[in-house]
Amino acid sequence: MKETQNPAAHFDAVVIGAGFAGLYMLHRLRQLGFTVRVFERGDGVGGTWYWNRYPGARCDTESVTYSFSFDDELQQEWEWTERYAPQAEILAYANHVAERFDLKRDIVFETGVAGARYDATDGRWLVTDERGQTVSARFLISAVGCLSAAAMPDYPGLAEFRGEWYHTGQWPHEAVSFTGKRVGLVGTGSSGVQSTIAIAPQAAHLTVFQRTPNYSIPAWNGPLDQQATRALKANYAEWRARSRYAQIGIPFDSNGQAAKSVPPAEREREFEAAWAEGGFNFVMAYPDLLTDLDSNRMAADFVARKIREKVADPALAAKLIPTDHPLGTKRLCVDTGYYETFNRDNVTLVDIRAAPIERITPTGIRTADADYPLDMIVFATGFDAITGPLMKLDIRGRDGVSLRDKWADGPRTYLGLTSVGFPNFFMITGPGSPSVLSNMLMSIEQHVDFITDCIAMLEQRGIGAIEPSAQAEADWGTTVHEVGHTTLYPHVQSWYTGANIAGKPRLFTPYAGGVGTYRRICEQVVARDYEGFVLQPA
Ligand code: NA7
Repeated sequence: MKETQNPAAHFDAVVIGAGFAGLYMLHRLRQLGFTVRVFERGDGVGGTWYWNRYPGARCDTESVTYSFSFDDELQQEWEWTERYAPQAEILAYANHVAERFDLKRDIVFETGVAGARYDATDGRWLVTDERGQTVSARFLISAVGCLSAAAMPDYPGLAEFRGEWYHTGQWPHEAVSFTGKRVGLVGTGSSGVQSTIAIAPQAAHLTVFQRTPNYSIPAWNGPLDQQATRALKANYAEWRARSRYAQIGIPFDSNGQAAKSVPPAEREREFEAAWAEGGFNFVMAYPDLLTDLDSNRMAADFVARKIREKVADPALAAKLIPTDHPLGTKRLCVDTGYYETFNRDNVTLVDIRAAPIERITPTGIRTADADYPLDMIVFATGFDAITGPLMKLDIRGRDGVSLRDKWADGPRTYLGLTSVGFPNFFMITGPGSPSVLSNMLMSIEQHVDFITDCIAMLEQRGIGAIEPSAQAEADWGTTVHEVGHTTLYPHVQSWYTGANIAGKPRLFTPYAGGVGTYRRICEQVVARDYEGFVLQPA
């Protein structure tokens, strides 16, 4: 990072990223009377929804849930059209929020942050952008998101490929035509599932290269029932209050019993009801589905039966049924018509676990046993998740210690919000918080409110800097580990555990104790006068 010695400008706070987290953070900091600069590498707001423009991109959380609750007029006036909002509508919503609260004037677009250095002499962060310009700020806040560092496979030969290729997480702004083309799609996570459904009807032929089948639960997406939405909006305050303390930030009435302990017929009825409801909540049908292998197996068997019912060819159905991980321990997909797409004549499934991809050739993809001629390759190969976006930045705290070095063996945070040695640095939905296991907008609001209240407290008391104590950070690390290990998540190779990125430490880093429990812990920390934090006089 090339840093200029004299900052071009001074701010009270710098925020990295203008997705939902950065937008709300800016709004709250303004309310404190702060001067703020937000750096955004895209040319518009929206973060995830700015970059992920691939065909069929859609949120896997319901639209009335995946929206801000901090302003009643905002939540009353905005009209979602579908149960699960498409990317374009969420991006329009992000722009609406930015304009409604006049946020864009403090955001510099097309300007990524290269790094930041804490200058202990005057207690300020020197933040350098990718063009080499430096500004200073008392507070540095990361709003970089959990799924913003796209991961590309390192197959040889891509540079020689003569067709078009795209990564779903870096999709171009221009329209991409699939008409008449032989399209190859690598990856069968959420992005691959959604892309498959959207591309198949348009392409001449779609070949899906699957390494690991994933579980997908029906979304039953469609136009929002306006009457139900009006009823919800009339009662939004109460419903949002329930969401804030719900396990994943979405109210859901769980059966309350262990799945394996109920009679089979009753369990079947419960699974059918959860399937008919659709979405992630399927895995919440019984509280032990993510903690008990036997109960999980019962839910997984139910889904496997559903897949067999949907896919005409039994051999193909067998290939699409996951066998290597418990249901929901890799992020569940939520689809409308995924398995049925494989009944189309113009769709082929290639099992690259059986015959791995060897290379990209100038004309397509070569696996261990065949050549697939292609006009286009879509990589739906995911992200260096959770820590990836932060580790791309060169952040140096006290004594020049870099976050990358400190976290070389895995992230170390207090509450997923702060880290020892990085005074006045906050992370929104950082590792060690519920983050990706939760309704992101709810978690973003909670973190931003916590940070704002904390900063207001510092200002009010004339305190110079805040950072966690080494003991609090170590204890929180233990808590995250122990709570994580009461679930099935840590034992699975997934982006939750870092297993999708070569060389990344294998750790399950989100806090799995639930959004409500986490919120109560944060409330208690504040009630006990910021327990676990060290406050340094100005
Ligand atoms: P995911 O869920 O990480 O899915 C990536 C997919 O790509 C998954 O099927 C991977 O298979 C596959 N993959 C990754 N690398 C390779 C290589 N090198 N070769 C073949 N296949 C590969 O990312 P998504 O973008 O779909 O979803 C991310 C989140 O965004 C999602 O969970 C929602 O929260 C929204 P693997 O399973 O690793 O064998």
